[in-house]
Amino acid sequence: MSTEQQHWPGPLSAAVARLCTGLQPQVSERSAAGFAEVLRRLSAPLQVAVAGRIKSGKSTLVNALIGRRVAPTDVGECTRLVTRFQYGTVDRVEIIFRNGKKQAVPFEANGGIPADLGVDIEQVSHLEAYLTNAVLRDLTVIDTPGLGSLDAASVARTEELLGTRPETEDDDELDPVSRSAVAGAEAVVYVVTQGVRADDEQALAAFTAATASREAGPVNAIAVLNKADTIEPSSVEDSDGDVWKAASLLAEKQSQLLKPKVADVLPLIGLLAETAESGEFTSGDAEALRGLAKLDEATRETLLLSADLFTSWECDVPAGTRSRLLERMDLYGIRCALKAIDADPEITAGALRRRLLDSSGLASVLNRLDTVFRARADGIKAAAALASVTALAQTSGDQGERQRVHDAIEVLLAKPEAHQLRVLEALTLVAAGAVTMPTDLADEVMRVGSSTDVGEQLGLPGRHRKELTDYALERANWWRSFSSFGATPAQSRIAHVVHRAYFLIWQQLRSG
Ligand SMILES: Nc1nc2c(ncn2[C@@H]2O[C@H](COP(=O)(O)OP(=O)(O)OP(=O)(O)O)[C@@H](O)[C@H]2O)c(=O)[nH]1
Ligand SMILES: [Mg+2]
Repeated sequence: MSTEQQHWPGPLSAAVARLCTGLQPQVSERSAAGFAEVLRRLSAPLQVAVAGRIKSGKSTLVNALIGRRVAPTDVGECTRLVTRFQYGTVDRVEIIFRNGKKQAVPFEANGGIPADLGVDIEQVSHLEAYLTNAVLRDLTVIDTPGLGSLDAASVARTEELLGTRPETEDDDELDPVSRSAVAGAEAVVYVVTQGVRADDEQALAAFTAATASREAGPVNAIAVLNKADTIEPSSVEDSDGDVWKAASLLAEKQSQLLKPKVADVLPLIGLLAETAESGEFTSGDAEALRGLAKLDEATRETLLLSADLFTSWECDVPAGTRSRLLERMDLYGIRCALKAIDADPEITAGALRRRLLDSSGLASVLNRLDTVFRARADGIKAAAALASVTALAQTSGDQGERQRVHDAIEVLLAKPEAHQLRVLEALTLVAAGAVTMPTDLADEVMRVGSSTDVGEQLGLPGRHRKELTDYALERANWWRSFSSFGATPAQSRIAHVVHRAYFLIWQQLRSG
């Protein structure tokens, strides 16, 4: 298939694709195979890995995103495997073995992937799940086993799949080194819980090193503070006893800790999001909650004191029903639902479900996924592909080939339409602290690189074209002189890119 006929996420990806096809005849067979893989990945949806510590709620979030309880949560050997959820025309799951063989797995009666596969898990590379789900049309969601887990084997499997470690045996056409050069998720949702610590930052760094051989940063990573419902408000100053307020304050604090590795830290109750989005909240559940709402005040209070009391205390609602509610909503969700029923005893099951969804915080997460990932998929994918091309060339033994690839990349990056790739790179370097800048300048780099709206890029949203044009020129000049005087060599390289970004904005404003 020719490069032009293929569907690329946008102009930057198309440019990198042209670079790959142009180079293919000029490089070794090995590199050409690697470029073919880069091309294949470029035309696929954005690869988003959900990563984080063990039992932080990764699979629960995946289910909420997909709107189906398909990833096993809690127990079972599948929680130790990487599962890729991608769009397909027929729902199916395949086990991919380390030797490349595949085996179909039937879904369980409830539509989930079986928690245990009945095969030797040591021989398994990962699972591929194909679902006819609209969300997956432009995002491939990768559920990963918990990092920092004591289970070294599953950590190794994750690293392997995400590219930090070459596979040992495989009969694939790609050799291990080239394979790891093109592997890697392109974006990350990092799931943290209340106790994010310094070593979590390390886990994040370790993981992001695996995202297609390039640093993750605010361009391609967000974090969620999951299990917000389990936060004890009294442990958070200024929370006024409110769980959600406490979660928001904590998320803000964590974003200081994790920034600029991630664009944002958003509070989330993944469990409620999963229950509300996956059709698991039934009219039976609503009925059971209405039954609980009718109990006398004292019994209700006692039940809500702890999970143990909730299921064991004597009352009219059967214990089994209560266990199910607890599993699906936990105490916080049950309290939310009871409050909604108190306010409106006639509330429908649908409205209750909606209420749970609203209190889960999922809407903000989806919104950020849209603005951080979907809107920038073209740039993220193109940059990841370019990093892969570079990595492939670097591992090539042929000096001439390395030079040809290098030159081709330089030619590409010099084109105005590819300049955004340089901007993304500069932004990532600054965000990761690889190049330090005075705060106001670093903020300016972020602003110019993070938006697609010219007004926002210039920090002057909604202003007139004349004002924007003048300002773009002024800043272009300022950054040019900064790049020549007063900047360190590393800063100077960034300054060049920012200067050019402003210059291109100015040109565009003047001509448009
Ligand atoms: N209370 C509460 N429990 C949650 C939340 N999210 C997930 N859980 C529970 O936490 C447990 C672990 O969730 P999983 O989604 O399996 O976590 P994971 O990160 O995928 O775990 P591993 O894959 O084993 O590392 C499950 O019992 C979930 O129901 C939440 O927001 N609130
Ligand atoms: Mg899991």
